[in-house]
Amino acid sequence: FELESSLRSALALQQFELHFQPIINMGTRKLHSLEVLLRWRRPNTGLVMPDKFIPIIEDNGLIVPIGEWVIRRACEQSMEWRRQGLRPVPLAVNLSPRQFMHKGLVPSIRRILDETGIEPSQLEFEITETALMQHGDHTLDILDQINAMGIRLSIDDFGTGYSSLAYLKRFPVKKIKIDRAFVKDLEHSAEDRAIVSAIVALSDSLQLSVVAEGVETEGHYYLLQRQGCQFAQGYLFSRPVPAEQAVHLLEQG
Ligand code: G
Ligand code: G
Ligand code: G
Ligand code: MN
Ligand code: NA
Repeated sequence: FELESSLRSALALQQFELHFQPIINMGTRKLHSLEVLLRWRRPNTGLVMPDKFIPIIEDNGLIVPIGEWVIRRACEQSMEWRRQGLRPVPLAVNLSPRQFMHKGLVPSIRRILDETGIEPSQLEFEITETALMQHGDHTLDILDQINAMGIRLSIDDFGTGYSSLAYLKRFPVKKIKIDRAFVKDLEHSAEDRAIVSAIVALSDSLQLSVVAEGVETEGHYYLLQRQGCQFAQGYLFSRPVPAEQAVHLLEQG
């Protein structure tokens, strides 16, 4: 394929960039952290979104070096912002299943922490339920190692995958991100309200933080807050933005 061969050289040609989307504390309406989202600036095409290329690079293994670049670049960016005197907020990086299972992951994270000097508490990883459920005990081992480094872990797209509550309890996970599928129709769907309410209750009883994704309206915000959801992410606050614009989010607090 043409797309695949372009992707093979994209890293060396420095065509990838990171965008950032705020996660807001629902109590204070202030910035809590930023999710890191990869974009591919493809010549003659423009900005390519991850759903167009992540599945390809997951398939062909390029996710491993590209994913490592994302982690490194996010850590470097965090340190640059810190040197500029901006308020430090954690950056949450997505890990896809193949990346998560690669045996080089933990050593590469260690190296990146060492080389960039980032505080582990300033880095988080988001992993989907599906990725977590695929590999049994090995999964727990990797999660424990990442957790032992002081990096927080969250479960992304919660509620859409195959999940086991027993595992949820065993995993050293600190945060659940409610998939935006359950938020979208919150104002009109009693069923979705019940699901969200159950996820919030589950999170509370397991002492996990809970983030709602896809918060687009004040109605969403109101209902989520009433249900005790702590954090929110979505177009109501900001779309994912390039680093230059993320600086303004950090300046505003
Ligand atoms: O950026 P956007 O909102 O379009 O993201 C679409 C999907 O791509 C999300 O599921 C997100 O988790 C995934 N994604 C975005 N950036 C990265 C990345 O750096 N690494 C991995 N593995 N997935 C990413
Ligand atoms: O990692 P995850 O699958 O959660 O990736 C986040 C994705 O959700 C990105 O593609 C991001 O652009 C998208 N997104 C973030 N906020 C909103 C929102 O409010 N509405 C919708 N429809 N998508 C959103
Ligand atoms: O839309 P405006 O330019 O005012 O947004 C400025 C900042 O406030 C952006 O960082 C945006 O993410 C954030 N923001 C957007 N909507 C709201 C809101 O309803 N309340 C608060 N507190 N911040 C918001
Ligand atoms: Mn995510
Ligand atoms: Na998600």
